[in-house]
Amino acid sequence: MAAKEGKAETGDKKSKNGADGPKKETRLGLEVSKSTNFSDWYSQVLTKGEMIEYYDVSGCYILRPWAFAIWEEMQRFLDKEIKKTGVKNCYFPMFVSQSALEKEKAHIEDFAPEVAWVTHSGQSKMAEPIAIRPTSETIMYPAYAKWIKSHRDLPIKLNQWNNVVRWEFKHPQPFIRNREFLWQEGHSAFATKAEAEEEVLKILDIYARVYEDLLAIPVVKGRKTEKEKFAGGDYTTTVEAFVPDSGRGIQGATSHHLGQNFSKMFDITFEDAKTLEKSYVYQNSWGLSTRPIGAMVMIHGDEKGLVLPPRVADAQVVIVPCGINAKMTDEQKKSLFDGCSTIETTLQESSIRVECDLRDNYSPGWKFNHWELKGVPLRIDVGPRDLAKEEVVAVRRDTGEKVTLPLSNLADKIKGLLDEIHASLLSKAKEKLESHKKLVDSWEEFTNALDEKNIMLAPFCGAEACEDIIKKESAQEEVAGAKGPSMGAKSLCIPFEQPAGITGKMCIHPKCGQLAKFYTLFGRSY
Ligand code: 86X
Repeated sequence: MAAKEGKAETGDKKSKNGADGPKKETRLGLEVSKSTNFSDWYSQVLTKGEMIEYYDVSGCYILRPWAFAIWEEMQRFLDKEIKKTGVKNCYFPMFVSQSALEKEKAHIEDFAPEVAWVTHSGQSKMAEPIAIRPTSETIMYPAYAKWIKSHRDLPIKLNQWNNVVRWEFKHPQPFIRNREFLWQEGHSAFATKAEAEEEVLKILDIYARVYEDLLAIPVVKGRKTEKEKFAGGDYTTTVEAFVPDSGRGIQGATSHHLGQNFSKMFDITFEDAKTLEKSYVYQNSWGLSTRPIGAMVMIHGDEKGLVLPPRVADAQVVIVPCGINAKMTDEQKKSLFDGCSTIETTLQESSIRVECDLRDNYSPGWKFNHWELKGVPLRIDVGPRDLAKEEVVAVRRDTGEKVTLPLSNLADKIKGLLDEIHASLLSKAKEKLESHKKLVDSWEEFTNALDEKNIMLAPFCGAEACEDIIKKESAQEEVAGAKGPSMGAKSLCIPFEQPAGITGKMCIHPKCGQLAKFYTLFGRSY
């Protein structure tokens, strides 16, 4: 079966099966199982589903139209929502001078190995090497210092949709860990801390809605611990998702309150309205990348391939003409195809994104597999007998369920079905998240739960040094269990929604000896 794979993948339409007959069935499906070989499954689902193509620079991937369309839907939503909060879009250069980059010295040091530098033009060495942006604080804030003079210049709320480069050395994975990736980065400056803090949460809410309302992925909102926060800021808020098949948490997006740290570094000041004194602005920064696309694939995909949540799918519906046989006349075939096209137009007029697969060199069975692999949420099968009865059969990608729908008010019915699919994907993912989120009170429970691919809500003192130990020792536990070296648990976040009963509890790590301050979500993570 796998031997024919190469041919099928190229979509070779000039088959030798004859001019009239449909192309002979070829195997284009997945060769590995999600449950037994998750990482190969992920890679196959992305390439065979035509989301990405691998590239000869490690950590960089080609985003094919099927994936880029998902990003565009996310952009469309996010761009609209952030503009509602008064944010404006802009564009800053992708290059940073060494001197500007080093203004951020303190925490740049942690990141320094990841910065990519341009050192040559052609064969000649440049006088000053220039860095490619890993993020734009050092590029934008010198301009903020120029633009902000008085309280009347505030707030400034800017966003850019751009690419950034971080030359990471950890194992790269498409969407999850890229050396170049697309994102938006928002940077705002306010006169008061209160205004800034309000924005931090407003943006985090929008990020949560990208996950839940578009991608059908439930998230846990919370604050990062001291160890995991952005070192340049006062605190970091985050949305965290869970990938059941790997048992790992995944940071979804972050919204930071920077306090006055950067305004002091870059001298971003204004004259206070009342006191007429020079004050440092309060800043936020926040970002969401293409990473959630990877989470979406991992969470919803199944043994047959991608399962796209309807609100981001490039094609929400695919129409496949069925029941064509050798005895059919050209007129009969034409009327079937016309029937399909009419349905396509009807759905398009109701703003449903629809693909009509009238290719006659592929059989219906081949098309079913193809669109299943690509994860189209709904398939509409249209045969001559269906048309005669003025109905069609709709097949759900997520459940395989078939429903017969009358042609009258088809668009409304389809919209209802697409909403049902969204709700059902979200509720299944929620069930998985909730059943794998274990409330633990002892170190033994903690490590046992970790080994069973769960994430743990544990009482925690909050100290960075203690978190280092938790990570180290939870990794060692598994070596002892003879499973080979394995990743330790990191903190994912301190959930805003806290379980009751923290008062008087001790920190989860037995040697810590401190009182716990809050429940913290721990787990292996991407
Ligand atoms: C931290 C902070 C922040 C704006 C966001 O998380 C959202 C959007 N920026 C980014 N960060 C760095 O500052 C950083 C700096 C360098 Cl030099 C680097 F190579 C990698 C980095 N990664 C993250």
